[in-house]
Amino acid sequence: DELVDQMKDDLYDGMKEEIEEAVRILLERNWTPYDILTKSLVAGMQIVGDDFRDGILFVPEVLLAANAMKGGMAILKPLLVETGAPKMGKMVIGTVKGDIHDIGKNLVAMMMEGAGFEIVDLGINNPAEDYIGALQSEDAQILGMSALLTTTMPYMKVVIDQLTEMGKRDDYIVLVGGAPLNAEFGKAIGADAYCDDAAIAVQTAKELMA
Ligand code: B1M
Repeated sequence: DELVDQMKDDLYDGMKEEIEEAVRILLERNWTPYDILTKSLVAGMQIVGDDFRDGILFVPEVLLAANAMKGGMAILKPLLVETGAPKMGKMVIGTVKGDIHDIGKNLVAMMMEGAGFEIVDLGINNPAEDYIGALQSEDAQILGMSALLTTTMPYMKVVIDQLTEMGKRDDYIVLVGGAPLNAEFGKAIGADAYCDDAAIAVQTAKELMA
């Protein structure tokens, strides 16, 4: 699709308004919000990530791309979260301490909300006490943690260990995700599940809540 190719270029170039316009056009063409997200925005960000890794793009450009992506996501959010579904449970979600990547976490939050979960979004850079405090004060059943850096993903274990020390680990379903993680890591740190993407997070949460 020509427009989708154009969107990948525009995302790469950080063209927020163009991305927003293209999202609206795809919606008019009856694309589902989920397809727009995955096939244009997430796919485009993948290209940005590759060139960032290879030293072709730098932080300022990647920030612009992220900003453009967020513009597109903001249009899709109301469509993804509107739901007549009965409440499925409550999830506290946030990116771990030292880590400011939030696009994937936001996507998981949106899709979970769309599936009928209540979401308490703690944002980025969360120490263990923020997660644990929110789980308790919000009376949530699910903890979701996101990390995009190999240097920050071990912090997930710090949070889980703290819950264990408090004797509260089994009170919650702990889901983890983020590009550098895998199922083996999730298991090793004592999470209930590693979630490869937002759709799998929804599916896993439903299964574990049942
Ligand atoms: Co960063 N960055 N970045 N970055 N950045 C990565 C992660 C990197 C892989 C790029 C690369 O080198 N190829 C690399 C990490 C390398 C490593 O650790 N081995 C990296 C680096 C090095 C850095 C800095 C250190 C760069 C620097 O300053 N020198 C710095 C760190 C800052 C910090 O956090 N302390 C940094 C900064 C940034 C920006 C600020 C410029 C920007 C973030 C903007 C923002 O988020 N608001 C940024 C971006 C955009 C990226 C890439 C390009 C894209 C990430 C993204 O949004 N992807 C990324 C490259 C990549 O990942 N390939 C990269 C789209 C998103 C939808 O996917 O987040 O994977 P993702 O989420 C997925 C799944 O992982 C899953 O569901 C989502 C999809 O459905 N998921 C979960 C995610 N969280 C979940 C939680 C769950 C469940 C599933 O809970 C239940």
